[in-house]
Amino acid sequence: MHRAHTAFSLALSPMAHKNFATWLLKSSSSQQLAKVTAAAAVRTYNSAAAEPFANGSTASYVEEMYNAWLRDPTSVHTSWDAYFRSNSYVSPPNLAPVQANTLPLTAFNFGGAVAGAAPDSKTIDDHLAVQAIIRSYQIRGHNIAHLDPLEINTPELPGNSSTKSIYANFSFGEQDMDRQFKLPSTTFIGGDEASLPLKEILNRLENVYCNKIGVEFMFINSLEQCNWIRKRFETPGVLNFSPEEKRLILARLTRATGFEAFLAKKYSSEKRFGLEGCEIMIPALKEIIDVSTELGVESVIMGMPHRGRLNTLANVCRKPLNQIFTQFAGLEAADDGSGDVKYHLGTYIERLNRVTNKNIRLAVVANPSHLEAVDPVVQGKTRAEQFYRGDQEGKKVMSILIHGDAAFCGQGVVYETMHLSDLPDYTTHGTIHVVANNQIGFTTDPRFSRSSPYCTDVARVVNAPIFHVNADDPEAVMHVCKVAAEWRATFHKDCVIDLVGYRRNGHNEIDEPMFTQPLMYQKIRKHKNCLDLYADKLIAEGTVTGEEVKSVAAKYENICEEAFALAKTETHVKYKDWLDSPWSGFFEGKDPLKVAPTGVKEETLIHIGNRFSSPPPNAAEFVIHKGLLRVLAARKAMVDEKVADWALGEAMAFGSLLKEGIHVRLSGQDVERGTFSHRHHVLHHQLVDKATYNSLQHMYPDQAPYSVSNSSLSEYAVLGFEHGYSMTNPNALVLWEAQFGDFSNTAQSIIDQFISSGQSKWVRQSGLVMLLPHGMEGMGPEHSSCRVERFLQMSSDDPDYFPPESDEFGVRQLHDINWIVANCTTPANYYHILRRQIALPFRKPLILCTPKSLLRHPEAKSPFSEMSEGSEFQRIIPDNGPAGQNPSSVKKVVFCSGRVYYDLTKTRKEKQLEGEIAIVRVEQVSPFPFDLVKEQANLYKNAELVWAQEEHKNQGSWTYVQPRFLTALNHSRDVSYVGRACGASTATGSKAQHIRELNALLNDAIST
Ligand SMILES: Cc1ncc(C[n+]2csc(CCOP(=O)(O)OP(=O)(O)O)c2C)c(N)n1
Ligand SMILES: [Mg+2]
Repeated sequence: MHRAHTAFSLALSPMAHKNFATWLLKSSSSQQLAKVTAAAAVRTYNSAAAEPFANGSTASYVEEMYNAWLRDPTSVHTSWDAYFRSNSYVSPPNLAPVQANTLPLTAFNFGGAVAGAAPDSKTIDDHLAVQAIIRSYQIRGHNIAHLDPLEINTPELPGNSSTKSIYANFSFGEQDMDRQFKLPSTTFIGGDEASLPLKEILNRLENVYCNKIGVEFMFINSLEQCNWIRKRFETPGVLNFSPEEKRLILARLTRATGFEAFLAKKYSSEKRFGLEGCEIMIPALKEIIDVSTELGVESVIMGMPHRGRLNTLANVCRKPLNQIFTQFAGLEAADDGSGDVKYHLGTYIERLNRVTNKNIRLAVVANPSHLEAVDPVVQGKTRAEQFYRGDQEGKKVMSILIHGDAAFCGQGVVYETMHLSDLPDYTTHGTIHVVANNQIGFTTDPRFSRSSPYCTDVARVVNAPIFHVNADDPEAVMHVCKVAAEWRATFHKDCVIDLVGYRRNGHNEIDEPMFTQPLMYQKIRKHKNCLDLYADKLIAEGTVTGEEVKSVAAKYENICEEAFALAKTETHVKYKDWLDSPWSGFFEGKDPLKVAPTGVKEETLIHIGNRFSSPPPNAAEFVIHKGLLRVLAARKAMVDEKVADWALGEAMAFGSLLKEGIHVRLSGQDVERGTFSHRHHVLHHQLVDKATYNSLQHMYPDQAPYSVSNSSLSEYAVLGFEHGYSMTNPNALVLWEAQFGDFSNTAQSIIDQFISSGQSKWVRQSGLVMLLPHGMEGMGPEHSSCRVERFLQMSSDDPDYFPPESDEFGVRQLHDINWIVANCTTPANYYHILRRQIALPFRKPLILCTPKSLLRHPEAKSPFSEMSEGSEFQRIIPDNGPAGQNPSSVKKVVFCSGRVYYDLTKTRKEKQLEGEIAIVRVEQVSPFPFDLVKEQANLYKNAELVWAQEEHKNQGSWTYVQPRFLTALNHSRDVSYVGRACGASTATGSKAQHIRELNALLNDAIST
């Protein structure tokens, strides 16, 4: 921390100049030094490596590489060879290396030189050196800025390399300090002045880049954006605050600090994950929101972890304090659900922003303990809100994500979420990330929790500027927040605020931090809190008096006391008070057990089918791939025959919902074509780039929007995103499809923490559909199973409880369960179950095993009559063949689910056992159709009952269905298992073994 200053003061003292100059001369010619610096930078801190053309020193290195390559392409590393071959290398004028004669002299207009006369080479060198120093500050100033209030942790830069690299081109002496230098267009430190004395240039740069703010931005590819940032930080006077502004900061800081102190006083033994040491986060968030509201934002969606969450709810969202305090009282809940701990709950508030006098909506999305898991959920929710408001540029709705330092760099989902930030169908047009960087994660120091210098380096991949700021300097923090909000409003891209503070207590208030961080905590114990430091400063400069400071604090304490008294009168907590996504009007006036019909008029099916099988209207100009013309022709033939295959059935569901005004969004890897090349929702012009046609967007003139988008190769973030999207509006069908169901487990925390348990914890519903290609088709262990057993294991219906039978049995079960797990065998049933998602008077996630080979199976087709009016979803499909027609002669009933049905029927046919063996398909596995299973079993009174599955015995549905069968049969009959033995892996990698296993199971099942 002191290094820059030592170096700088040395540089400014007469002796030091000698030293500096000698040091420079000794170390090398500037070229040599540049190489050393570049190499050191590559090893120790990759910012220079990541921006090889962004600074003078590395630029000269690149140029040397280039010259070497010109002489002999094999003399450089292959990566350089490839690069130079690509013709990408141009030496940008503003990034030119600092060497005499590398730019034409005419390119410069030197202050002080006689007009028209060519300047001497020393003048040129000196000006270039000044330019290089300015660039150095812009690039590396943050490395030596005073960011850490405790002054113990700095980005790990061995030796003085950072200081040296800033002064790499410093060859001036005391006599040069008063020399006037013309300022290049890439700096704004001069304000209205075109040139400044060297001393002033250095002073100003030091102040801008090495003080309490460290701006990391020079890796950004856009010159416009770099200049925009330079201007915001370099312009003289940007850090001047009016007395009113200062008083507002003080008042906000007082509340933030007072809130934690109040909780500490009243609930000393309760965990609250206080913000002490980073209280400035509250005024910071308020500043971001104020500026953003001023710039047009009307709705802010926030995601955040435990730290400071209650404070955020209280002081940023202004959630009634009594509701917060009630959470500490250990009261019973007044409504259904299992609830969650207080520092996970969400909230939604609409209120007037007192600073801007504009109405604003604030939502904090409920989240699990799983750090950062909420990030993509917030993004999806934000995107959806932007979509429904027609806010295509994100001017009205924005997201703020708050992170802990350890989690931000440790959790991969942060990276996955960042990579959604600029994708057309996933962008939220800029997220402001705020890191509450207390320089510790639980008990782990940064040096053991990350390999990067900063916890924020992940943001560099998306060219997001990073504003590091010392959390003990409220005015610096407010400036950074203002710039961040303006950045977002201007460029609609992500940015990061790294609030470098500390954690005054242990990880929670009951933890002892001295066990593991003794030295850090000795410092912390002696360190005054930010409020006191700031109050002292404002008192000293005469902005406020000591009495004012005390009275603001006392006033807030009174407010807390009153709310505390009110909270004591409460007898119950209400989970509904903590809902983050209220669906106003959705439940109103609805019969909670009435499902709208899912069949539609046949003419609607024909219309959708015709559209879906037609080329674009401008077919003459739109060149379609020949193979797709065949696909369209085959679809048309099916429509003429009034039958649908899988893709057509799906299109019927989507098209009919779109017609009814239901927005449909399908997202996942390669979903536009479909992993198995069956869907083809987006037709590509074979000759024109980006010319596409999507017939589902053109079904009806007044239809709802249809969106289908190939996602990034992520499951965790994209599934989280779609879950968030589904939370916003119940009148939308949101589907996420896995490439293969097997890959969905990389999103396991979204599945476990949000989808399966979200309603129970946070009284929030979601109708998200997960499409999981599943089936044992000899494709090996990772292309066979979506692990349906895991979803079933998380289903919340009781295996031992047979609900009362009634007409509403099915819907009541759906109402009571946490989600639906199904494996449909016909396009019609697939169509109905998708439509049922919207027809239900509530929302439940749907986990759907979807087929692969069945997509083209000649028998896996449905007549339109199974989708038209009067038809509905079949939880169980009974045997409709000879066995079903003559049940008394049936010896065995094979219950099964999914594609194995087709193998079983084929074998049964081959063995000519169609009259003796009935095959019953359980299409909706969970909630378990107790009533229909009982009915089927009763139909075949004398038959043996078996469950056949292709998955291994410890996988698939068996462990879920077995106890439920027994309940359905009232333990009066047994059901035995037919299928593969238990297995550690989901499937064999050997085709031969696969076939052997399949044949064995078919033979076992189809035998009497
Ligand atoms: C995914 C995940 N892994 C582990 C934990 C356990 N855990 C809770 S807090 C914490 C430390 C978090 O450190 P940081 O992100 O810096 O936040 P801080 O508590 O310092 O504010 C850990 C490891 C968790 N909650 N989530
Ligand atoms: Mg931390």
